[in-house]
Amino acid sequence: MSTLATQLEQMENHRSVFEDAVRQLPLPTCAAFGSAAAPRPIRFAASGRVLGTRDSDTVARHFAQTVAASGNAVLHGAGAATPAGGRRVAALFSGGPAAGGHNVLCGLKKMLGAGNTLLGVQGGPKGLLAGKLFEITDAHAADILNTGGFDFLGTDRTKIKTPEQFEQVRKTCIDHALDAIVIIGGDDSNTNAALLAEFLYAGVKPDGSGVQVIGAPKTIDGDLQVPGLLPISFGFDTATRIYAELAGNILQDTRSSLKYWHFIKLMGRSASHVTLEVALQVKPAVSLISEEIAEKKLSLGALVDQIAQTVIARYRNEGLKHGVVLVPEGLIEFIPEMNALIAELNDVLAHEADAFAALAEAGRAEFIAQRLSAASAALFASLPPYIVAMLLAERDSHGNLQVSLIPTEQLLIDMTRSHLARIAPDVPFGSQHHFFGYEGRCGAPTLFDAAYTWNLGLTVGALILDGRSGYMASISGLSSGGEPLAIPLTGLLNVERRHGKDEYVIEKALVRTDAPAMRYFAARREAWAATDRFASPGPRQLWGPAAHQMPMTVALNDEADSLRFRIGE
Ligand code: FBP
Repeated sequence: MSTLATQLEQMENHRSVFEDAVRQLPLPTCAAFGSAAAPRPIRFAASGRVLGTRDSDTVARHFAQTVAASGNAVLHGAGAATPAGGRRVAALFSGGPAAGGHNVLCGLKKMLGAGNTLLGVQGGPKGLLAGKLFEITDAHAADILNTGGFDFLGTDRTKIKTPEQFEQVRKTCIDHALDAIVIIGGDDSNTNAALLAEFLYAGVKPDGSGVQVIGAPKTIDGDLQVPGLLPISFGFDTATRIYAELAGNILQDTRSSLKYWHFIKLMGRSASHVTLEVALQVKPAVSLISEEIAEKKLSLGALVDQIAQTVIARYRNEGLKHGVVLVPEGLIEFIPEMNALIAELNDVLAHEADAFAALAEAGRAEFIAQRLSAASAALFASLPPYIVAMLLAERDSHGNLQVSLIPTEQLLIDMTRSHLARIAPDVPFGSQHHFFGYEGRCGAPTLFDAAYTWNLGLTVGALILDGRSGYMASISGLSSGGEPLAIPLTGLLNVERRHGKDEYVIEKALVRTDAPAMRYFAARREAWAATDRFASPGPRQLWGPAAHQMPMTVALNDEADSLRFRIGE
């Protein structure tokens, strides 16, 4: 075989030149853990900050053991600890993939060391119920370090909630002699971690001992944040840098070919953190922020008029026939009249599920329309069939509308086109639409996400060795070395009415319109709309000038002195 053929064959199976190189990338490590090569366990102690929500009393009654143990106090590192041995720890991914998950496992494995056993749960919470576990070796860790995706373990969106499911978890703990479970997930998954921590607190194993449960904050959506304690969830930086590179390329194309308005929907579920971050990175003509639209109570028509006015002004003032509009995935649910319609739809679908399911496809919209209020029925009737179909589609396993399936970008294009035809028929409006979602979730982690998750894994491991349960690991102080923290999950819980029942939830952190990142964006956006001022951030870098950049929203909201993250410096 020729040298070239051999080289190409060697690259199969996750061995591209890039993948091999990133496996060797040294990872910045928080000073609390000592060296990256041999990180040491640490003890944790109360930091002086105690968390609470409006439902703390109810939470304290239902989570009596974990609240009594933690007092809802945030913990910080308090010096080196003696390494503990003999623990068996199982880790799983839950929910959508996010870059850096593999590094959480690598950090955890490193911290547990040879004296303890790390098991991987296959296929997320479902695998925990079924007891599908295998041992993670040092060779596995070397292989997955700095790689994207959740493919090493797999994931799913099962929510552990019924008494039978809790008993199945107990059985898995006994069958595999587990001492701890690590749940790497978003807000719903960390809520599940809190429930499991309480259920497994004591009396699980034959000797009467319990099983510890620790969470790690994952989601590209960036909606798992705790002010001053958890700056961002992992995966957000990688996803937004990938989207910003693509959006930057499209902006270059708009100014090259001079003929299209590109409407780009960006993943991120409800919150607009992803859209705000990409907007700050590329500075397009229009970026819609759902939370602001809800606050201003804009109707769909008013929103379309705003977009159309920008199209008109750029054409009349600058002769521009092009531009980019960023649309957050969850926009629809934040437009008050659409939100009211969706709430009514959910109600009908929940209460008349059987009658609805028995109908032929063609009769479904009519069945729903007859059961809506006059205002919602009128709005429903004005929507194109492709939007109606998605609004009636099946909810996900958490009962949420699957917003990623709704072609909001197409809806806005169609409505803008007909509005322009009425108010400014001379203004040209060529359009293209895109949805950037899945392409951002599994890319190789940025240096920020790689370092952040490696240190999160070390923190999770240190918490387990310190005997803690019911906490979510965090790294704060990203501009000043990085500090491992433990956030008591019960201190984040609220009670929310979902599907007619009270449920414990960690509330999603939405974009705050008074936050520094949003204020900065609001001050600049008119200039970006008036004429092209965009930037093209280019590919994400693991080496080079932009490698040490943290998300712009995080830097602004943390009032950092620069964009550089300084974990381990
Ligand atoms: P998580 O909150 O579980 O991390 O999921 C994030 C996400 O990527 C959302 O942005 C998106 O709406 C959703 O997952 C898509 O889900 P699915 O993978 O089930 O299509």
